[in-house]
Amino acid sequence: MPIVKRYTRNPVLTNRQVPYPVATIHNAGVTKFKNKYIMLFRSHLLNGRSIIGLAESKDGYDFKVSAEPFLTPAVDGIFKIYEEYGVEDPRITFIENEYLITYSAYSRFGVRTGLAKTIDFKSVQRLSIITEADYRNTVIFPEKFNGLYARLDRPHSEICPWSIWISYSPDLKYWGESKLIMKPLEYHWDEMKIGPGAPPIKTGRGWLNIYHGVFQTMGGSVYRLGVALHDLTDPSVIIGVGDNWILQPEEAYELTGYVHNVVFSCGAVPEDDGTVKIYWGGADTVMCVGTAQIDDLVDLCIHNSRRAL
Ligand code: BMA
Repeated sequence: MPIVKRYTRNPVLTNRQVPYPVATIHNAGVTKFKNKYIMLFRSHLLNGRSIIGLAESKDGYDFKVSAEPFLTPAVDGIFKIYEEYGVEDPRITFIENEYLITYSAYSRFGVRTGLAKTIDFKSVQRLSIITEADYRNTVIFPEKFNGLYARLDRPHSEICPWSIWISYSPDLKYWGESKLIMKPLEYHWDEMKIGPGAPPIKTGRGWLNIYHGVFQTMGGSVYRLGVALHDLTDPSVIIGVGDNWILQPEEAYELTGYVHNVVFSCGAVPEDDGTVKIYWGGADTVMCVGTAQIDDLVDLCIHNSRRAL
């Protein structure tokens, strides 16, 4: 029995269900809002640059895409400069009665993390660009620690394999106390680079971090998902990192597409029955979902772990 059970009717969304012209629908942040599942997904436009669309669902499986995109590159101000090449890979965190949305902002100056917020998923307000270049995969914890917001992200480095860092902020604008907390493991499925995936999920035994890891082969890179567990009161402390991946490209819609051999998650929704719905982009082309028992994922981090650094 696989640890993540794929929904039998995957993919749950393809570009054919998007009512405006796009090549793909993938890498979506998902959350619950007013008894509905809200999905903010990335789409490649036909010029290869990305925008963010919105879909909603009553059950987390059957989604309907809104007529208009949710977030497209800004047309004025500082955001215009840094979003020129597109907005990608949104993550959603509910904290203090608002939904924070982090996304990758691409421009001729590199990739930075944009931060926006919404309270109703109708209007959206950009707050700040919270990293320099080159950072991707920023996720914000749904709780504060000692009065500070906390985030995980993945800066690019030429010296160190691309790793997961933590930073803190009193106001979502100024971030600091940055620290590398988890590295790829050499000669392992995530040896090339890792990055945060879904915003961390609180469990009785720690914060569950569903991350992605990349392995380079003669046939190109393979993107898989893994899990790590962070201490509940000090999330810079990693209790354990699962030694095995929890999901790898296996189905046709994950093996071939816009980018072959990719499962990439930006969102997971914990349910009251102890399961979690994990959402992932298949081959950077379609959206997929599967379920896992949260306890199984936590057990993997604790009982079958590898070192974090
Ligand atoms: C990463 C990002 C992701 C993408 C993945 C596979 O570098 O661009 O958005 O899903 O590559 O192409």
